[in-house]
Amino acid sequence: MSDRILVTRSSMPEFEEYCEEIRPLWESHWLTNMGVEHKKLESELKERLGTPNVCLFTNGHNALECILEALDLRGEVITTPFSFASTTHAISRKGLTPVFADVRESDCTLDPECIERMITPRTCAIVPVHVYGNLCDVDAIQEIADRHSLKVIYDAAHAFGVERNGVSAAAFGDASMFSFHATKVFNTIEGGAVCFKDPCLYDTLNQWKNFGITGPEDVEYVGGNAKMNEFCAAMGVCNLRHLDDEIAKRKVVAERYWDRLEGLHGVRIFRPADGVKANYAYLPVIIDPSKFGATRDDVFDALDAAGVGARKYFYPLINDFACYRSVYSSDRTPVAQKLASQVLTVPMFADLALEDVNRICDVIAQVGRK
Ligand code: T4K
Repeated sequence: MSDRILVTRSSMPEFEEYCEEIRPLWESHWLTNMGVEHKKLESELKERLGTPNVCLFTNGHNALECILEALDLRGEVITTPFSFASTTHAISRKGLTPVFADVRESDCTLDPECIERMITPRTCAIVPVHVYGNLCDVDAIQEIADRHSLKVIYDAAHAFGVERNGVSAAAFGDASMFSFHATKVFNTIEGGAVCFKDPCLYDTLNQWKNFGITGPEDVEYVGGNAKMNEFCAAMGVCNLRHLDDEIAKRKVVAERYWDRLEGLHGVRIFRPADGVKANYAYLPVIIDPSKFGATRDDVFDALDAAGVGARKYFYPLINDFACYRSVYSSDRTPVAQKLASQVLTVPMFADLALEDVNRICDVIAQVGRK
């Protein structure tokens, strides 16, 4: 391979399309603080996600922090260690105590039975992650939350565009956070959003993301600054026009990977569950060394040598991070521990050539044969 292939590559509109979208910003000199592009993107996202309540943010992480703040939570929050640092950091940075529950081997999402075991009188919420775009068992989680009067805030950073039986991922729980980072299926360069059930939260979220300002001369909260600027919103408006095409192209890439990898002994991939419209955000591969004859790290190294930048999303587990391990241990989440040692996310993006997918799969197969 001539050029190195990285785990993903940002999708972008045509340059002229973006220029056309931002031209009025030059004329108006209005660049941020909830301008026209911000309003336009918010309303188009409501339509696209079929949800009445959407609030935009600078990034997914700030969106998650703001919704935790706006819900005025106190105490323990049950979450998954099998995620990006952001999920647990948001909980901790808001003064809440993360409590790790184990995940399901089948799709890496939180195991409802493990959630139930971790509930104490101090538990106030559950923050599950639709990791890789794999939808959590939303019905079981909601049933547990209702029984124990807990809030459910989904980290749906990976799940934009995912639907179950025609219902968007944005519809589950009390709220869902989406990331619109450059590496996501839908990007605004940097950006994120919260979709939520209670319409009263809209004003509160807008206030939290704007220094806690509640009126011309009133500041009621110690808020931060998490407003999406007009250039990012304009990128979102453009990219949203091409979302269906983006997902369709990713599906072709995913299907080629599945065709090539599914037959390999000791290699497991995730197929979308019944009734789920997937977004093909990531292509995680689980390598069982006892059957495959080589480890995940062997495959990582071989791909690296062949010019392919796969990534170990999500290794190490969050409960093994230096900033958490004095309090937590991944030994208490053994399924997540095993998955983290076996997972490799291989390149996945809309314009990835099928010929490159074939070559990546050839490298993987060769490692197993050695
Ligand atoms: N919750 C979950 C479950 C998440 O996965 C994330 C973010 C969040 C919350 C927080 O959402 P944000 O606050 O980020 O909106 C990347 C992303 O920065 C991060 O957004 C993402 N998850 C995480 C899984 O991946 P890195 O450090 O691995 O990114 P980096 O810079 O190594 O980029 C990965 C590849 O993407 C590069 O090899 C090439 C490609 N790339 C990257 C950039 C920056 C592009 O093609 N264009 C680009 O502009 O974290």
